Amino acid sequence: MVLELYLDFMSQPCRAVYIFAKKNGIPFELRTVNLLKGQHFTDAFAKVNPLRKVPALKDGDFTLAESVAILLYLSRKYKAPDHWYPQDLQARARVDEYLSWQHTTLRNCCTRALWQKVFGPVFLGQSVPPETLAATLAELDRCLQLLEDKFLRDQAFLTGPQISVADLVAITELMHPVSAGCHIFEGRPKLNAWRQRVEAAVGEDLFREAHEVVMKAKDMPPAEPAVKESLAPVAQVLLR
Ligand SMILES: N[C@@H](CCC(=O)N[C@@H](CS)C(=O)NCC(=O)O)C(=O)O
Repeated sequence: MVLELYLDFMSQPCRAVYIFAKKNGIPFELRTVNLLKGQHFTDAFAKVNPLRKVPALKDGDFTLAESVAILLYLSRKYKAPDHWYPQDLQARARVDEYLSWQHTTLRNCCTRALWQKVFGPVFLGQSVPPETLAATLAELDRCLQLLEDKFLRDQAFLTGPQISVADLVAITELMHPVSAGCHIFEGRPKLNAWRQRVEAAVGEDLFREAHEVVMKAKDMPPAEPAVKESLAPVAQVLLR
């Protein structure tokens, strides 16, 4: 039975999982779960992931939530090349360190940037006070600085000389504010050169394919009332 990945390309961790699986030739069936249509609230999806979030994985009777767990499961099951998640104790610890850091920092402000600049005003018709957006963008800038100073430093990739899952998780996050029109690489030549190295390592076609949906987010038509209602709890958190 072929492995199933439940993804929505609007979601940054889904893009990381997709790129990883494709790049490593992992056979899978794509099950699209459109979050903006509330498809994660269906009973069928709850059987795969009771947390009702994407990404999710189903491998026979085994189901798994959480992007980091999924990336590591795929890496181990399909014996992906070592650089993705190195065996070496300290090299692996560097990847773990980034994966642990990013969830509450970079991920948070990248998600908020897209919601406050696009999903709120364009899709849900909810404008965000300028000071709220300014605070989000300032936090994003602070996280980008930490990303450069603490993680990237003078290395080719975030955790060493070769690409790892940390780079995939990071770049897919950063494409969120980029899709919202934030010029986050401007004035950051080191980070921009890293972005180009990651894109080249992934392959430009695959990178573009994974980001096509989110890059068109700002052209979405306004949401239907039922969709607005289903997204209200999330909007309440992310738009303030
Ligand atoms: N920690 C989880 C986060 C998953 C997550 O928050 N997914 C979002 C999309 S990026 C989602 O499914 N949101 C739907 C909701 O919260 O209702 C992971 O890394 O997989």
